[in-house]
Amino acid sequence: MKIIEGDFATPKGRFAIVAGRFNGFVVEPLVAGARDALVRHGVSDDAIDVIRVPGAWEIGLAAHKLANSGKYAAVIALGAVIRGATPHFDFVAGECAKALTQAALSSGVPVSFGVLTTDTIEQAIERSGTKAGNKGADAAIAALEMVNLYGKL
Ligand code: INI
Repeated sequence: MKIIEGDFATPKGRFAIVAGRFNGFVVEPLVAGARDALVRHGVSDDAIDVIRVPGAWEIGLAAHKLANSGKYAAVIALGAVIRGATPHFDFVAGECAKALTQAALSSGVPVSFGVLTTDTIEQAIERSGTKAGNKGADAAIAALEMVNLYGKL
């Protein structure tokens, strides 16, 4: 039996972090967590581009363009969609997720999903560097692993 999996070696190439400004108080710690995770795995801070967009809707659109640009080894999508009183949440979160899948599939470039989708502000805060960890850092680590895995497939 042969197991093929990615490791966390420092890959060549640039990383794009695409981040929504909406709910910025939650998203900024995700960006910091993602940058910190990449740098502590040997990625130069100069090899990281942070692309800011209005909200989660635009995260998917920008990620599609970035992934297909040929400039990046991976794209890390970071945002926070927090449920409100209307169905808006479902449209924004759903279409963001669909666009990120399409970005990854159309480009062959790994796209990681660090977009929080929560029922409450508290749940979002918990996932942005407090008691449930930092999902930005997790998304960055997943991107690293996938870049190294794709190199073997
Ligand atoms: N964008 C988010 O990133 N999070 C949200 O919770 C959110 N809500 O709830 O509305 C949100 N909306 C903005 C949306 O992503 C677009 O920026 C906007 O509709 C303009 O296209």
